[in-house]
Amino acid sequence: MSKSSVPTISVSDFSADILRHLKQSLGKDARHASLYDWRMSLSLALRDHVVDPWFESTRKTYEARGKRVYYLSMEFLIGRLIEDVAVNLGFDAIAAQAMQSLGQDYAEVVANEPDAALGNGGLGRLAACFMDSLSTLGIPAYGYGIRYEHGLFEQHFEDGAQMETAETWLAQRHVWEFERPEVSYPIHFGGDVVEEMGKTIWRAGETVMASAYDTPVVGWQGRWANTLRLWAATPTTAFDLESFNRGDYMAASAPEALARTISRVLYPDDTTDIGKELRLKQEYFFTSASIQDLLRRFLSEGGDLRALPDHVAIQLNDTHPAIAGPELVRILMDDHGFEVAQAISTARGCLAYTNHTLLPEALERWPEDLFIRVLPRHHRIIQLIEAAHLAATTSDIRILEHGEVKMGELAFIMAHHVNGVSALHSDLVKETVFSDLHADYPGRIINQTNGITPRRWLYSCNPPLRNLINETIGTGWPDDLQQLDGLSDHVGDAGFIEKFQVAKDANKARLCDWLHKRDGVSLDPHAMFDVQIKRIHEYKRQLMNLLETVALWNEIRENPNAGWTPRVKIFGGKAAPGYVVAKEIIHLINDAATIINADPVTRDYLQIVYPENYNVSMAEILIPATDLSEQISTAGKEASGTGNMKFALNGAPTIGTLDGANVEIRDCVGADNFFLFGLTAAQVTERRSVPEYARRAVEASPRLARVLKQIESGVFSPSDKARYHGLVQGLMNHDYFLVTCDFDSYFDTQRIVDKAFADQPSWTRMAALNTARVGWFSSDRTISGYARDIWKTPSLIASMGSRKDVA
Ligand code: HBZ
Repeated sequence: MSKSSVPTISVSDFSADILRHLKQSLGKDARHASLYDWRMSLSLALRDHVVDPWFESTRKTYEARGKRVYYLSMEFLIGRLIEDVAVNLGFDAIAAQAMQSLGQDYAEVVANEPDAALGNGGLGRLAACFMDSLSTLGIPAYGYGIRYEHGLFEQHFEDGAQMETAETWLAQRHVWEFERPEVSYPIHFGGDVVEEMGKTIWRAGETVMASAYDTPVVGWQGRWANTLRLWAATPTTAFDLESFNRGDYMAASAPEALARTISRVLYPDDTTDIGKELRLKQEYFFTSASIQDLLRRFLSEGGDLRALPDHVAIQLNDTHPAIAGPELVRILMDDHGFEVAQAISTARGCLAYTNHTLLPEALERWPEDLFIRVLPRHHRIIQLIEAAHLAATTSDIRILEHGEVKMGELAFIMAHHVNGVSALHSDLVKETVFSDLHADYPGRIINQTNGITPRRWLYSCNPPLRNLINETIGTGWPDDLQQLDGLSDHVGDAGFIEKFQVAKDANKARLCDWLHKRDGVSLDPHAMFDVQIKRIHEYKRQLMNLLETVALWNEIRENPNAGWTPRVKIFGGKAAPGYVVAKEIIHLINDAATIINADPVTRDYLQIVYPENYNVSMAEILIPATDLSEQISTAGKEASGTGNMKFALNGAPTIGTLDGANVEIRDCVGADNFFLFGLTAAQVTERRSVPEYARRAVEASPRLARVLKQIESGVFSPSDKARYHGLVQGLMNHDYFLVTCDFDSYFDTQRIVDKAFADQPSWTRMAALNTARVGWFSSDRTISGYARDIWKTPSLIASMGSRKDVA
């Protein structure tokens, strides 16, 4: 392992650094400093130590003249950074001691940082884990995205219903970024395309500027640091003085207002197609800025554009940046005189596309007339790309069809590789959405199963387990996670199992404290903590979890002395503001919680909690405290899941379907350590062709029928008895996600879980085996796979080649 390039530091020197920043950067003395001031000073003191490795990595990258990775993503769901940076620099203990010596509570200071929530869910969080792994592996890379002024909305409940308010992470100074006023590019929209003297010219209608903000992303032990470059939209001319002088103050600031709209807010939709002009502009805005930026870098090093694919690997995180293909072709043709065919093949040599969902409603399509209005030159280029594709294959697949521009097809055709995010998902990509294109371009679709960074999702969020692992197998695992295998030798040791249990109990106690402080809620720490946290979506089937909860409630009431295993059902997650059914499901969970939690008969055995405003920081508290992980999507619908990996790594066995990466998790942990239920993807497809399958399933299950009747008749909504009529009727009549068909199997499996949990040592052994056997799900392994199979980029950290999981 290569040595850290970060100098070690004493607690007293680091404390002095913090005090210096308090005085020089914040203008405060220790007596008058607020929590905010302490947080800023700590952050700045840490940041000072990131800069050297960052410069050093940049220097090595320029020297190597090798290939760089560009990860283009609409979303980076980063979360807090203080602890992340401290841990990666190896400064976590020092930072905590320094704050203590200054009379401050480190945990409180860390928790004062707002969550950077520039993403909705899995896709955005994956991008953040990938940035961490790219730096840890020493692969030269830039993340490119949008510096949204407002991240994902904040959620609160009013009488159980979700309400949304704007998130304001930039209201306070964001110390991790460096503004780069000298790095900015014009982004054009609209206008028309004309031919002049044999040349095609795009005369744009409006222009905004994209300005760069850089955040260093430091990897494990400070060996390498890459850059996350986020673009903010600014006007070309800040202020129209002529209008102002005429007294037209509105018109004077119009250009500014227009530009700022583009990077104003993250679209809060997850897995649905939005189809709004502003969204298309956002996509083109950050993609064009990123392409211009990487070309400028390449050309400034004297590169020959024909060799671009040897130096540039652009990864498209879903179709949101799919306009990168036509944009690159446009620049190569219009600015550098490339022929069409050469421009297309050069662009394709640089581009690869990751698909994250098969849900048809998520596959982006733009109305062609809107597209022509916003990007007229790109529309023509897409016609050329389509023609080249049709000429080169026997395909009848088009990009432009039925008055729409199909971004999935565009991304596929312009990419040298297309990947799915789990083994099952990649197979389904070949068999379903892209079956025809798969036939046209055999070998193009490959798999790269997702992963998670163990630095954030074990080392930093779970100190008790981290310490136990260190003392059991040593400290080499955070960047070589397969070493966790070594824990398997200890699961037969009662002493080790007891310590594992002590660690879990400590995490559960931390969650209880946190929840009590935040929401005034008390939990029984000995109960099973059964957790489902993720975006609310019908296919993820939070509703099935709730129906099972109600069925269990009924059964406990009928037979309160049957020796029930106490459970706390914990839900967390946001619904897209416009997703009516998802919001009804949230409301129902909260309504059911009100009734069930107040029942004296069942109170000792069953409780429902739904903390508001689930985010990355909440996940960091919930996951280590979880006993049972709920991964219960309709088979074939969850592309991979990454929460499932986080729970298993932190010692929570899964109850789940054979969907996404659950399949591979089960293969790793062993069937005995995974609670499987439900239809398979093939059975799901088959069942959908059975007439009235939902009605039949309900008729065959008196337990389910009773629960549905209770909900429909208003047992949980006494003040508005008809509230859930539509939800229940929807289930009886279409139940597209087969909640009714999987219900019995789910209920029965939960009773097996009850029994298993009652035998604590055996349960804990199962939990420990989960931790021991999921080392493969490190995002270092995933990124090594991308680097080997797609990007062909080596690590620039010399000794990395000897590592087992590195290509
Ligand atoms: O990407 C998720 C998948 O649902 C999840 O299974 C997977 O683990 C994760 C990472 O690969 N997808 C998303 O988070 N979001 C989208 O797929 C998406 C699609 C269209 C949009 C916005 C988001 O307009």
